[in-house]
Amino acid sequence: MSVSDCRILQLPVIPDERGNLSFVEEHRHIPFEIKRVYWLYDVPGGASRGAHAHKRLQQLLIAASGSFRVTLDDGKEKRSFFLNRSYQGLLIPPGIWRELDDFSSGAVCMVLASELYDPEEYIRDYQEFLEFSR
Ligand code: T46
Repeated sequence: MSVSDCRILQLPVIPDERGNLSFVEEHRHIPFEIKRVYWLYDVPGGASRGAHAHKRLQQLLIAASGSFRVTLDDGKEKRSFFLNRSYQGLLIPPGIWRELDDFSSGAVCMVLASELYDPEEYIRDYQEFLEFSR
């Protein structure tokens, strides 16, 4: 997988004067079954998250509130996305190193994931990641 396989998906929007609504359906809007949902919140100014890759996990990252930057790295090339719309999701296939930073106040990063939590599935060492990506 390469950073060119990572892309922004436009999710459905139901506009409503009471407030808008967006949704995601597995295999329809995203190409995997959703096994887990988690979210990052109350991120202090200047903090960064991530700095790892996944061996099998696919994810969709959504800025459910506020904004943040996601920098992706396939071992050869880097690509940055700034997420600030709750109707967009960043699709990240396996084997991509990611770092999240520049969180706005009140930002919520919601993640839809294709696998249950498994610490063995993470690559947290960058040199190991480079070997894995070769
Ligand atoms: C990712 C970014 C965007 C659990 O016990 N269950 C879970 O489902 C998750 C996601 C984490 N944890 C535990 C494992 C660690 O002790 O929560 C702690 C913090 O996890 P981590 O250091 O992996 O957090 P981030 O923000 O660096 O990464 C997380 C996800 O792990 C990762 O998949 O892509 O958010």
